[in-house]
Amino acid sequence: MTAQADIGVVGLAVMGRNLVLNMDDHGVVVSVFNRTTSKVDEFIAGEAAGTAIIGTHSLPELVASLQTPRRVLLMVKAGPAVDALIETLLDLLDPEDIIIDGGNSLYTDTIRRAAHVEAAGMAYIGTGISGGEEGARYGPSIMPAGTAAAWPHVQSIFQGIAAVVDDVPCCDWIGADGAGHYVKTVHNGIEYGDMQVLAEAYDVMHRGLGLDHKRMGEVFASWDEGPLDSYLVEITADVMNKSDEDGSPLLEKILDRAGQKGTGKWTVISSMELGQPTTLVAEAVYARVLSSMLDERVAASAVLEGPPPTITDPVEEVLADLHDAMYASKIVSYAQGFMLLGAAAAEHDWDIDFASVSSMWRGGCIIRSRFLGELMDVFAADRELTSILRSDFFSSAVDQAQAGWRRTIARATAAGIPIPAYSSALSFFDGYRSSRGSANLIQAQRDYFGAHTYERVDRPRGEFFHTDWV
Ligand code: 2AM
Repeated sequence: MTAQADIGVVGLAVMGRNLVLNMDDHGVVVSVFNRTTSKVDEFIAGEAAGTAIIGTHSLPELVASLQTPRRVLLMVKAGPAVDALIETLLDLLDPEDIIIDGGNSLYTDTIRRAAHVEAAGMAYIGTGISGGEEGARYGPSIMPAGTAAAWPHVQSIFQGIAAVVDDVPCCDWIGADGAGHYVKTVHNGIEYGDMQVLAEAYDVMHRGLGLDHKRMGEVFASWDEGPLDSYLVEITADVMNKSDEDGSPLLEKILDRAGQKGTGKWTVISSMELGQPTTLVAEAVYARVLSSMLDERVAASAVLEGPPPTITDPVEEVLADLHDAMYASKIVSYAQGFMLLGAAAAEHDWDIDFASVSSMWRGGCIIRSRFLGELMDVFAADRELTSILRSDFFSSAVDQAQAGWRRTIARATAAGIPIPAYSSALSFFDGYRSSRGSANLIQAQRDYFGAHTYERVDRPRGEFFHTDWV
């Protein structure tokens, strides 16, 4: 086999196949391998027919097909498969060669693997790839990190296949070791939040206002014209308009049990570990968990009563307020997500550029939106900004949306419609903007039962007091 390929891809499930076809479209010579080698032959004879893609039937053959420095992209199931492939590749590759993991790996695994591969003299890149099958095929958002010296060797391939917004590819170097997979994880957490915010709007419109699906589709489509303009709002409008075979809305035939694969949960676990109040994403994960307890909910619904879920205020007013509740909640969610990224960057010594991350999320990925362009501008104008809630743009946006946000929560709460994302976001906002809250009572209680001591408002910080409370 002559060493002619620019990159080797291991794993021909749909994401792997689509990335390979995307690279081929952009003039990259790709060789491929899959554990079940019949899939290599099927791919070469099928989707890849007529392309320059090279099929191989073993890892040594794949490695022999690559130009140096060799680039091997793993697109296999996250977990032990990645470790096993790395071990095999370390025996086959030379120093300076590059192993890239493009799967949805846990960032702590990526930190460990990067150190392991670098210790063997080779380069390691862990990259988030977002956009689903369609994104992989025609332009994903790509979030690579790891051995910095390897970036120039993959930059043109990755940026060449990524989505492009305003002539800027949705791919740039994120930082060291696990930073790329971490950023992808937080992206997915934020995606959980964006989806929950939309699900709550649907519930308020459907059960609260009794709107039909055509009307709801029109409302979502109109929101897609304003500050909420995004892929998820757009597809939600499409979902409203989709009929089942009998002509009734398909949405109402779907069981309300949400699945999850773990990146939302990882975001929340990390937020707990880093002491960050990523409350909206947490509520979105918990809402999916509660939804999955369908049998228990059915049993509970037979015994637990609430108010009728009817909102009687004028429809146009309720809808305008609902829009504002969504927008304000979304701002809070992104504020929380970037606070989390900042804390993780500080913890792991990652030099993450928030403007660049926002830019990469503008296209290709599921959370792509107009909003992310505004976020990019805000971070570009102030590189030290820790919370977007303190930026002029978003503080005034929240200010304008605030009254409608509060009214939406009041109406939904009175009608017994759960709105955990809107209400947790508002509670965070009200806590965040309070220079004095209620934790003085928590400290008094802790000192009372456990002599945990407290600081005083009339004494310097760092001086601790204990009271004999009884
Ligand atoms: P397969 O087709 O042989 O199952 C998604 O599951 C992709 O990961 C598939 O290409 C699958 O290969 C691959 N994969 C899963 N576990 C693997 C392993 N232990 N070694 C190599 N490839 C693996």
